[in-house]
Amino acid sequence: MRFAAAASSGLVAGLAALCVAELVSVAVRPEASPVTAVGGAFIDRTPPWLKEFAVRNFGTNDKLVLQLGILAVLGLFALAAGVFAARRRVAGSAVVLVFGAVGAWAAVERPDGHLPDAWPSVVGAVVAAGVLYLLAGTLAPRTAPVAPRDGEPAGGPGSDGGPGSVPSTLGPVPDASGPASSGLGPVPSVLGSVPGSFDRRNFVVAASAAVAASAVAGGVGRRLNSSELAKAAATREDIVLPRPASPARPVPAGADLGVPGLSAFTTPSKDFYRVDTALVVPRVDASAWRLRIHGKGVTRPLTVSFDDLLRRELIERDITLTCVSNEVGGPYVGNARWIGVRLADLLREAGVRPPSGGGPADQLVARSVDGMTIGSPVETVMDGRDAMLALGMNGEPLPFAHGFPVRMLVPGLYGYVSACKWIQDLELTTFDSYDAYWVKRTWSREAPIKTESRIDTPRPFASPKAGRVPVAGVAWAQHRGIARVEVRVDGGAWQTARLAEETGRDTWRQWMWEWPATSGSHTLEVRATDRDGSTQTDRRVGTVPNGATGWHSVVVAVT
Ligand SMILES: Nc1nc2c(c(=O)[nH]1)N[C@H]1C(S)=C(S)[C@@H](COP(=O)(O)O)O[C@H]1N2
Ligand SMILES: [Mo]
Repeated sequence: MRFAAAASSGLVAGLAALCVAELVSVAVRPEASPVTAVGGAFIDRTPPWLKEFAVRNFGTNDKLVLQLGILAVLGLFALAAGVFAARRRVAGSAVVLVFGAVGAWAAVERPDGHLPDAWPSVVGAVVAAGVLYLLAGTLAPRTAPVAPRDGEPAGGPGSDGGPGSVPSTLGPVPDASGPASSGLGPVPSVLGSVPGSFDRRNFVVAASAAVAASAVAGGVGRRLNSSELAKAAATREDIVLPRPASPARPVPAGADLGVPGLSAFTTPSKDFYRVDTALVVPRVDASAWRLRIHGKGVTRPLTVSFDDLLRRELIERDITLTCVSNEVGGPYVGNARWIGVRLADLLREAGVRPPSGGGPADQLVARSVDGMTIGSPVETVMDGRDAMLALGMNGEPLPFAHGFPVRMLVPGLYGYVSACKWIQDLELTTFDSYDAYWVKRTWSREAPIKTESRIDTPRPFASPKAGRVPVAGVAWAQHRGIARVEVRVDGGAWQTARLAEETGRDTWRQWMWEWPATSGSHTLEVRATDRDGSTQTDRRVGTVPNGATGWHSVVVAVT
């Protein structure tokens, strides 16, 4: 009984820590709350194999799994701390401070961390240590008001509950649930100290009070944090995107083949894949947002505001974005209609010349408000393609999850070397002198998107009826364009698929082939050829270090 109470006192203290930290994070920022900070530190240190494992098994839920994992570990340690504190009140309570230190360290050392980010963990831990100390006090073995005999103290041996105390089952313990124990007053016991017994009511009262106070602190913290978020949402809603000076050509009807189960040509923003290291989506106030352009070869450093960008000539383009972590047949690819400012124009205004024009910088490093760094080749950014600072996605300001207020996009390059979300700084430098975030983690410095194709329908292990079965999917080779897609069944001859109308070389292209399916189990395979004439290789390689290759195949059982 006392053991269970001791363990739960740890949980109560842990809850107090998290709730108080949530409240304090209002004064700092939501990202500084301990679970988020520890999660972020964990993400920064995740080895590539583990990241791939998480992405493969949990997909976009990987962050939820991580946070639940942290809470579970925290819970176990809290239980242990509670049991320890019941034996060693001071030392046990002090252990909690160690957790605070871990949280504080994690918050401060994140790429975008500052000293104040330590506060939520520190205050939370101090409060939790206090709560644990008080609760451990109520767990002290109860002493009966027996008249001390000849200088013997009322609290007899074992009253510290320490290693020498007698296990409760051995002694004649008055039934703690009996009427005698329900009062706070003296217990009519004939025994002196009762090892293993404690005032249950005192404990329950104190623990309940701590839980209630924590819930209030946590609830208020949550509420205030989310009203901050609501404020950011309001600034986003106020934005009216001007008509682009250079609009995209309407998506031709022929770009969408309309096959059931086939990915739409334009991916709705709510369905667009999301890949980033942010446990809390940054909510940037667009009116306070600034972007600085500086570094090697910048003769006129620039600082631009969101309104500055809105007043510039805007371009609108359909661009397909792909993640380097996308496995063959995977979901981390999407196509959207983006509105933005030509990045090359801004760079030229800042005096930047590409390496081919004699410029000293070959790497453009983008930095986000959450400390992400993404390096792109200056040559590529300035070679005439529609590299942009995007402000709009599918006719609206960028969604928060996709980089509001401004992100970078470079058609033809994987996201981790081109598509910095929540961007706030652009630095001209060299590949020799600086490695960006993922490059430090074994990914390639440069990573053009590989020619790929995917079968969307039929789904794996589908059981279509024999007869004409539409086989359809998407193929992409951004900035080169798709020239041909072929399908084959059971390793037979390649069949040329029908391609959807081309909208540009920076987008994916739908394809479809009518399969005269016969009953039985069959394997469908697809391969694409880009406009440079390269055919997608069948060589299976994993995503690290610069993108997966191989043919996507789907097994179906025709009935
Ligand atoms: N700030 C920031 N920007 C980022 C990332 C990130 O982790 N943080 N991830 C990049 C990666 S790996 C990809 S694939 C794209 C994904 O963009 P999306 O989430 O809008 O699809 O964003 C890129 N930009
Ligand atoms: Mo990515």
